[in-house]
Amino acid sequence: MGNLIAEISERALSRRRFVAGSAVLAASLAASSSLVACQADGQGQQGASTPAADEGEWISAACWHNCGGRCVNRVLMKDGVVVRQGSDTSHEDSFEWLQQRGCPRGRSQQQQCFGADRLKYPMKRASWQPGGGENAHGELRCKDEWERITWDEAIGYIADEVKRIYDAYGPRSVVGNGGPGIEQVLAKLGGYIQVTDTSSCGTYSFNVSKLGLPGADLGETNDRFDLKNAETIALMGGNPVWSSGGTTMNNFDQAIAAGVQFVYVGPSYNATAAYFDARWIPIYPGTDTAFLLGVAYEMIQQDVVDRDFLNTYCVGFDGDHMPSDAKLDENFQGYLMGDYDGVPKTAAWASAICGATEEDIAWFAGTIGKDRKVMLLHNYALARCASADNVPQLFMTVGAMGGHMGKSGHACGGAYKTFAGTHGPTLAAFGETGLPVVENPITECISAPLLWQSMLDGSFNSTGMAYSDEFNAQDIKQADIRYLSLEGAARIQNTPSAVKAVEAIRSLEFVTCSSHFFNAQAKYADIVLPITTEWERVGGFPGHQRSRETVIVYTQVTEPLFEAKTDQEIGTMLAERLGMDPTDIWPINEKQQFFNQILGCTFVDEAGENKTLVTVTQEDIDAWGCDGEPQEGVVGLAEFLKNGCYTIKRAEGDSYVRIGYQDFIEDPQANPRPSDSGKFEIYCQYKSDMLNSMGYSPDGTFKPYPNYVPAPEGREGTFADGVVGGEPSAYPFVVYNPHYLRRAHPVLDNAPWLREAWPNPVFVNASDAAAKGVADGDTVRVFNAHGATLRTASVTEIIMPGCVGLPHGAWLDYDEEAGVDRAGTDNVLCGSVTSGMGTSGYNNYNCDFERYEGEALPADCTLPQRIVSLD
Ligand SMILES: Nc1nc2c(c(=O)[nH]1)N[C@H]1C(S)=C(S)[C@@H](COP(=O)(O)OP(=O)(O)OC[C@H]3O[C@@H](n4cnc5c(=O)[nH]c(N)nc54)[C@H](O)[C@@H]3O)O[C@H]1N2
Ligand SMILES: Nc1nc2c(c(=O)[nH]1)N[C@H]1C(S)=C(S)[C@@H](COP(=O)(O)OP(=O)(O)OC[C@H]3O[C@@H](n4cnc5c(=O)[nH]c(N)nc54)[C@H](O)[C@@H]3O)O[C@H]1N2
Ligand code: SF4
Ligand SMILES: [Mo]
Repeated sequence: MGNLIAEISERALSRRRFVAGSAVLAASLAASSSLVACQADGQGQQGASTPAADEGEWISAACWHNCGGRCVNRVLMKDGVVVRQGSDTSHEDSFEWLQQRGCPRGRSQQQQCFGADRLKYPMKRASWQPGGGENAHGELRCKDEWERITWDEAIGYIADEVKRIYDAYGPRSVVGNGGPGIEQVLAKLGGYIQVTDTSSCGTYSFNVSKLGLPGADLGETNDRFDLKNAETIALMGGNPVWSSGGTTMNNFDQAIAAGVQFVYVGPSYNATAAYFDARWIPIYPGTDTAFLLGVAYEMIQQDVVDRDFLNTYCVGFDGDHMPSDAKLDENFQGYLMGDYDGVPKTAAWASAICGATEEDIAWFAGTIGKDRKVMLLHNYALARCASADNVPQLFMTVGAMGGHMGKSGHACGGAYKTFAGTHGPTLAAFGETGLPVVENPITECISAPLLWQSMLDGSFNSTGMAYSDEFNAQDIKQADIRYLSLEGAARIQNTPSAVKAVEAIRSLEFVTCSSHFFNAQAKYADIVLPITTEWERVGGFPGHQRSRETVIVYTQVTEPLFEAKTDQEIGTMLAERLGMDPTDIWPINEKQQFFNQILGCTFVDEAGENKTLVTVTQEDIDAWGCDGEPQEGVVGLAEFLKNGCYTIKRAEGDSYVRIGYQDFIEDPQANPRPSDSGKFEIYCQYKSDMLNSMGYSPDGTFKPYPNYVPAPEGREGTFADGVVGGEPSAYPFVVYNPHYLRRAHPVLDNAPWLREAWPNPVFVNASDAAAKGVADGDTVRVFNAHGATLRTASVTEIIMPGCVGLPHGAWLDYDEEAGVDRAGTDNVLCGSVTSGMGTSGYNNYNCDFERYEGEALPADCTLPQRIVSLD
């Protein structure tokens, strides 16, 4: 195996070519001064003798990460070794027929599968012994030695501990995350307490159908062919150039060529704003509600409100159009005018909070008014903020005030990673695996930002699962957590309050972690299990669609490396050891699951009919050794698998174009929205009743219409007395977490090429840096009441003063003595703080920063790769 890795290293892509070939990288380099790659000695692999593209066989390979791209990834195999990587070549690229290309992370995937940092065999933490109590030596987590153990021993330890803990304390002493192997067995065994996380869509993971919106406000913007018909496209938050990967930005190319005006609203003039050549309206993170309230007030002043639209399709804008279930004699227009609190929500009022100038607010209001063709798009960074619970309703309200729904050239809604810039019914999809759904009988869940604190407190508030549409009032439960399973979620990196995580995890009796590498959470576990990457599995489909027009598929690249196993193999062994029948969970093998998904692939033809996609012959079925019937589709099995995708060819004016909300706008009676009134609810009784009852914000905080709610920290927290305009507080900056190019959350953070290409600085504004005597490249300590972390400063003009951008997902490297993390872990600065629906409000915590007087941080890429060594 060692030889295999050495051979791959020798033949690897040259770093120079890798850097030069990346358009995404070029965009990011242009966007910030300090993004220039560092010069690592020895870690970036130089290979003068890369084989030519036709020397060997190209096969499709997985890129399955949670970065939304889920792009086509292909590898050139020569003598059983991956010698090059590429992407979609199934057809020539054009706007009509987009290639589903990958990003530089995907093209570095060989450094994940064949990385020197792969976990090779099961391991046990030396001081941990079964039996609970003192035996666990929990205080030594992340300080201990590791021992290699056999799979038989590993499964034996887990089975015995699971049995002991379930017998003694019951399933409510276990926390899991819905993982694909061990946690399926735990669900069958009685279940476990879950973690609910508003993660990606933030406050849009509330039951927004009650407002009249689609789930998470995704799906009702227009098809990409309509973007050019807008006069103005305004994007609030988000950065698809960095976070959508692949070629999603090409969706906007017709609009850019047509001269559509772009506007970007957010705290940084990021790579997406630059790609659009957008007019930038800087606002502080977490202040979008204030900004949009000022815009709404200004729209009334400028008389650009589409009253007909509001009167026909909405309830609650004014007192004459209230929903029948309204309990409060107040409405949105009255709130804007200050009728209930004496404060008109003028541009001046909004400007003081959000930081946009009054002129920008007035300009924006006029620009998005009723007589213009406008697409209002939002990403979700603005909703991943504490107290951003009114954003979904207010964004919808402002869109409705301009009448921007249901017509060509107009839109209002989410434009999220894979779907950035295009929506409509799915046109190509993969089938079901045929596996039964294993329900977790325990429905109680802990809100992610309070997870570690709840473990320490022994109690939690269970208010329902984000994204489920089922929420409930405050419901305090006792918790006596003994066992934490880490499978398929990276809790230590991704969940707020990383410093408390260390304390909470050390209080437990048992922690298991399935992982590819020795990442931060593996370091805190007792038993670590090496899992296969998707390159070592039978093949499959990325869990989410990339866009409505393509279905992406991948095949096996190599046999499992070292002793790695799939989650299902691990789950099967555990179930057997516990005396359960694993076929209750996995009645069909992994190859048959994949084959079933292929057989079930469909596409929509121009007549709107759902058709079989893949032709499968009896010979195919025999060769696979799977069950199935021959079927006739439009692409042969071998071709489909080799290409790694099937993409619908589009054409101007084709029947696939879809305009969001068109059915509702044309006939609101026949096609009501899912809210109680069937209309867009600018007054929604359910919203305020539910949010006020959940116990995370004081009762009465939320009105049935969108009202401004200060965050626990946020913009107000930058002032000493919590009132905007006063003396600065101890933490006078708002810190937000851009999703970063080096990695997908924490995944790929150990890949040498990626560490070399993206240094992971902290972004600070030039005037703020100057005031603190910080120069570009200086090591800074970024800190707040929740923790401290070290990074190199990237001093830039493209982030607004008063804001700090700390990239998301670094692997915690906590120096307990010094009380500082050395990796730039974002969740060190996120505390056990929440509000509203129990939101993970990553983007509006407070912090301060200073020049670090200790030893300067070396560039990450010059540090040794993080590898566990048992030698
Ligand atoms: N501070 C802060 N925190 C954040 C964010 C932020 O902006 N700021 N963003 C949040 C967002 S939007 C999200 S979506 C979450 C994501 O948080 P998570 O849901 O934790 O997602 P991933 O990081 O993708 O974690 C997946 C983990 O599973 C592992 N894994 C991958 N494939 C397999 C497999 O086949 N089997 C097993 N057993 N494991 C596998 C990966 O190595 C990784 O450790 O993070 C959130 N956390
Ligand atoms: N490379 C890479 N790509 C990823 C991921 C990854 O980890 N790495 N993660 C994926 C996942 S799961 C997700 S959820 C997406 C996230 O995708 P996005 O939502 O696009 O990601 P962010 O990086 O959080 O968005 C950051 C931008 O939003 C702006 N912003 C931040 N806070 C606010 C705010 O309060 N208001 C406004 N108006 N703007 C704000 C800032 O200008 C910042 O540049 O990315 C996905 N893609
Ligand atoms: S965007 Fe994500 S899925 Fe696509 S190639 Fe990059 S890492 Fe892979
Ligand atoms: Mo996400």
